[in-house]
Amino acid sequence: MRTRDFSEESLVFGHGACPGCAMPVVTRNTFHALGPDTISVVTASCLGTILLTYPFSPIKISTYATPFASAASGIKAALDMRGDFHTTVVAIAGDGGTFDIGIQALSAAAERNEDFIYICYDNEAYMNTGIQRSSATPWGAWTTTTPAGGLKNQPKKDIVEIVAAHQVPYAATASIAYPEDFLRKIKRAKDTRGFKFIYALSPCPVGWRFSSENTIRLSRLAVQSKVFPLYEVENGDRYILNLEPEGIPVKEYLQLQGRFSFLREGDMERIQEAVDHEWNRLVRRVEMG
Ligand SMILES: Cc1ncc(C[n+]2csc(CCOP(=O)(O)OP(=O)(O)O)c2C)c(N)n1
Ligand SMILES: [Mg+2]
Repeated sequence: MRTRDFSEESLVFGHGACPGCAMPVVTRNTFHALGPDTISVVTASCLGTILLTYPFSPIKISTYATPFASAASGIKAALDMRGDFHTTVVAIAGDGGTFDIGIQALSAAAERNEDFIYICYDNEAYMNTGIQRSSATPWGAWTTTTPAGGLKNQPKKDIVEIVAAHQVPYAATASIAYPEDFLRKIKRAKDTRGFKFIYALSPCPVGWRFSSENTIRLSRLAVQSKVFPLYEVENGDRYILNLEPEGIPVKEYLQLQGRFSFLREGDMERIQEAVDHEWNRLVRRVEMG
């Protein structure tokens, strides 16, 4: 069996993430692609909890724990003033920190075209504080604040569209089930000047109620069922589709997750229609580009 050489990784074993959590894979791939000349900025989240547990840490690069409203802009400005134009600055935040609490700082940095990379790992709820719904939680999902009988009744925000509308040089979706595509996108973001946004789906066995060996399977199903298409947006208007999904019924993705076990009759079809609708919108944008 081939084992990965951890001497080249910046996120190593010993972190406290739950078994099957996708977030450390998102983070390790990101650090791997960026290399050691990197400073990261992490918001309060599950990621903050597993990376920044003083006096122990599973990471080898400088990382700042920040309140939600902060972004990486200040660190980048400080590096510029010191004449350091080579160090990459990356902000990593969850969906709550991105879609809700930090959206003002995100929008402001995107509008100023600040030269750093923003990674959002989306586990579709406030997981660290106990699985509360966020504006990234999908329609029909159970969370502790959208319990059975009062399931989430709003669609998910389209965060890539929101960021792309700022006409930033580069925005892309990424999946840990497609690591080559993932690493390529991070490297491309590193080599692009200005604001870069990478949006990665991050299945959470605890919050989504699935068995921990299914993380990669669910990540792949999300892409292949068109729930989470892999695409890039250049300068806010040139859309590139990276993979043609097989079009697997969305039911196959949903039924592996206990959080969707309270759906009523007809709900699966309704979700399928919404996924098809969003997919067609994306295809139109790709064709226009
Ligand atoms: C200003 C502020 N509000 C609320 C909190 C409490 N808090 C800590 S982690 C967290 C959840 C963040 O959710 P998300 O960004 O989705 O990350 P996840 O925990 O799901 O990884 C919250 C609300 C905080 N630390 N600071
Ligand atoms: Mg979250």
